[in-house]
Amino acid sequence: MMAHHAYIGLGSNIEHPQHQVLQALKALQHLPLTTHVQASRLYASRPIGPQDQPDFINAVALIETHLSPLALLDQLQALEQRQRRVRQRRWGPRTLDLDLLLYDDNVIVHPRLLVPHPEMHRRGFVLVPLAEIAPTLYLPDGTSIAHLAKKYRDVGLKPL
Ligand code: ROI
Repeated sequence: MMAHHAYIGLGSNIEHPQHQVLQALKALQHLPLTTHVQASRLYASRPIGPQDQPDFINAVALIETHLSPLALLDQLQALEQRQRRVRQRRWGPRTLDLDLLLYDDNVIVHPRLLVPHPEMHRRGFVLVPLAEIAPTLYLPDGTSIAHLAKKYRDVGLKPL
């Protein structure tokens, strides 16, 4: 069986965000049934949504895995818990967010999981790091990631 290609968005803005993201990238390499991990650079990004919170560190990783989408989601949520995820309010600060963005070219509509991630096409902090590691990637609907990312290149996003 061929491994599946899954893209994961990482974000943190409290409790040493850079460390949180690096720690999570390391943890991804140890996921079961997962062979290969490739990560973007880390980016500092201004918060989307409420502005009265610290800047985020964001990154995107590609993993090659034999985990199913829901098994992968379970693993990501377990990692979030392991890094003692704190989330005081919706759209508020968090120690670690791991979003399953894409899984091959699957479209998944499930009570626990929507893939592609429904917000990703208008979030610079996802699109810019994603385009860095996957410049020729397309969304399942045929939209080019590179094309989407271009609009967000200069909006409050800085590689560390
Ligand atoms: N803003 C940025 N810049 N990065 C994030 O990861 C992020 N995550 C969120 C909200 C609160 C929407 N804003 C964000 O969940």
